[in-house]
Amino acid sequence: MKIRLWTLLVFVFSFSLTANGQVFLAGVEDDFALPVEAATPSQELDDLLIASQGAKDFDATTVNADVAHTFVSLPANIIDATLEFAVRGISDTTESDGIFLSFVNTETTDLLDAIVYVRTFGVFGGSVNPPFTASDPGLVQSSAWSSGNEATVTLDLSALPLAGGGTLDLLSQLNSNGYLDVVVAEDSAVDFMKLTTVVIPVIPGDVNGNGWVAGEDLGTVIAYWGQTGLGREYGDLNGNGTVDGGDYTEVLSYWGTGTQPTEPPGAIPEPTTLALLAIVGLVLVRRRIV
Ligand SMILES: [Ca+2]
Ligand SMILES: [Ca+2]
Ligand SMILES: [Ca+2]
Ligand SMILES: [Ca+2]
Repeated sequence: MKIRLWTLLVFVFSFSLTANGQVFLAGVEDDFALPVEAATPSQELDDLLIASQGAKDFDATTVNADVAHTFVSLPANIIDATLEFAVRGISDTTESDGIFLSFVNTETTDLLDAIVYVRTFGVFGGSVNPPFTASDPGLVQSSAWSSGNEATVTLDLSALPLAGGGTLDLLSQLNSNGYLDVVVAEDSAVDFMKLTTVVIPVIPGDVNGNGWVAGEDLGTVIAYWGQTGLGREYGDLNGNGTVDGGDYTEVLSYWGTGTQPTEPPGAIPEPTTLALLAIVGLVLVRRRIV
């Protein structure tokens, strides 16, 4: 048994990472045709919007009401994401219309505190109209956004263009929150919103799904050794209902495959730790087969 395991450990596997995508669509892409489609902000976001000025659905042409949607249940380990939406001005007093992104949670009492990104569609002088307060050359056009103006906008959430120049990478916040609030204010109609995520593909041996088979994966298998009814994230890689030798072998077989995450670097165990974990694992395996 011992010989077989160590043979597997030194066996080198080649593995190609294929990016996995997931698309979240809110509303229907029907060129603003009625009837409307429901926009579904989180309860927390909805409460704050209602407190300010209210919300409307996709394709709705109500003025002074935001189109707000919360994309929920986002996958773990997002490595790229884009947000696409189609917007049309429906009033001539839309200079301060634009988009903002936020992570409103149960602790949020002031919406402005939870906003992480804000841009107006057209050029904006910066007159106070929260959350659009600073001057902006315009996300879509370099003239004022007004009735009949229309655009389909695609935003790279790893490099959101800032009004003052430069970009903002939202991926780490997307990963830590697992959801995203998108709000378009307030005299414009929105046809649909589409969030496309690219995640680290699931690879064999990767218990914690971080795209890299290492000590933390083996540590989890050992920690939950012999337990039943637990999922992949607890070490049951082969899905046979028990965290057992097959899972242990899979981790060792694919040891070191995938791409080492850039953060947190401290999570990768030292070789000494690896050796200890392997020894503990061998003892467990021996105990089980005896
Ligand atoms: Ca419609
Ligand atoms: Ca629509
Ligand atoms: Ca891992
Ligand atoms: Ca198993």
